[in-house]
Amino acid sequence: MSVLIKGGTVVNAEQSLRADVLCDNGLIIAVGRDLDAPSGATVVDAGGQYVMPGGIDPHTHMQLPFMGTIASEDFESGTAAGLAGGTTMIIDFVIPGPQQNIIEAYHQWREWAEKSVSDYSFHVAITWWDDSVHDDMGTLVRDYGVNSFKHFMAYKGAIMADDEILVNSFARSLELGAIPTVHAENGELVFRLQKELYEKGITGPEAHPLSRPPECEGEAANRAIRIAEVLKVPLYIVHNSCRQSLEAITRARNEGQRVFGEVLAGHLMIDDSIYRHEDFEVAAAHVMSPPFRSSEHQDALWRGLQSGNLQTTATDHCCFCADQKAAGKDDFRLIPNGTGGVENRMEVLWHHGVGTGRLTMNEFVKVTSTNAAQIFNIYPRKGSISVGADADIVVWDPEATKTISTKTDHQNVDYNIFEGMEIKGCPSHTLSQGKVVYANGELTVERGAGRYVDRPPFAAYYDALQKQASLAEPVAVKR
Ligand code: DUC
Ligand code: ZN
Ligand code: ZN
Repeated sequence: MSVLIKGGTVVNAEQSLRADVLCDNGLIIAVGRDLDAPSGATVVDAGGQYVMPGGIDPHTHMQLPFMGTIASEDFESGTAAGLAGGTTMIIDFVIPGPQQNIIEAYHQWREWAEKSVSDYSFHVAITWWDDSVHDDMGTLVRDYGVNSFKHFMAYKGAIMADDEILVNSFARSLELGAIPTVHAENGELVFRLQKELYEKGITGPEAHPLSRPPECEGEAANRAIRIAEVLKVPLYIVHNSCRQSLEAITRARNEGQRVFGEVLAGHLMIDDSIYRHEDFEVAAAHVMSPPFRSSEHQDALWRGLQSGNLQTTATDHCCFCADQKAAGKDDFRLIPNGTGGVENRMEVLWHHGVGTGRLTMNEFVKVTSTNAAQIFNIYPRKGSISVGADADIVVWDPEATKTISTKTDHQNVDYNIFEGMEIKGCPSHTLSQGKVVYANGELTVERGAGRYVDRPPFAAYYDALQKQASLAEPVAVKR
């Protein structure tokens, strides 16, 4: 089954060029001028449009069991919504419960994800520690295509990783050629502030951002960075929401440390006044962690993206409907944390990034696709329009307009955090594995067509890091 995308401008991270793109058997087989359509091929007219690598959302939580409920968006509906917005791959998270065997949890998530309609992969969270976790991390890297491990520095009493877990898991990640990642918030401080606010009678969603101030995030980001520095392991910090964590990343990068930062479309666009909305449902719909911040932080995050100190954009897509959020009606601490966005990330980034001149089109491709593919070691299979790459492609119409609304989106949640946002520039077509799965508003997806994507370890680079570490081996003084 061939598809020829004709007459468009191919936009990759490194260059743009007028070219047709021919796909066959799930792969890109030719990129060039005036390609002929093989007999029986589907032809997509991309005249006046941009042909870009499909988006990679490196941070989603489909059907996550969390805070006493289960995220409403499952792997089928969530990956379909992603395709409608030009995102052709997600990296979701296996999150074992405390003491749960991490391989068993991995298999559980693989089973849940079998119905995905686009390709996907998994980071695995390390939520506890003993020798079996040490060994099982090795099995996940060697046999199951995992090259990144996640650590929640918040959620005390549930999945929080303390310094002992961070140190053990970061060191093990280096041995294995895997990259540790962190949700950076000081969980002890959050726990204390939540309690204080609740006891003062501030029980509504307005307490949520007050209990998780930017300083808590900055402290945790800096702590994770310094632990990674001592252990000489690269680090990826998810959903940076504030100036403080960005500054910690920028400082470390300026010192030559290999630290990567992700930012969410929501954190770039939405400010914390929403938590003071008079309607509980609206305020609660925005409860996620870290919370949305004041505009000072949004400006800083845009600058972080423009300067390259933040490399990836994501959504932390983790949906809960109003009836689920109602669990925290009398106690903000019980509102399930999470918001959506997998369908809207690309268009929000295009409109507010490329449309405002903050990002070039090539930078847009970098921050929505290529950088994630490179950081998580699946480039150029993903994140590139080039011969041999997977034919995961978005055809982008820069003139198309829309108003984002939960009434028209494909996400399985009753609230869209970008509700009412007017957008110029959206996908006209999305291809997944060389098939047109979204065309001019219509999704044609197949349950289970998505594949699990193995991500190999970073062998050679990490070998060099380890050698460097042993060169600096201290010598005991003989007395
Ligand atoms: N933050 C959220 O808002 N939801 C899921 C997990 C997380 O860290
Ligand atoms: Zn998180
Ligand atoms: Zn998350």
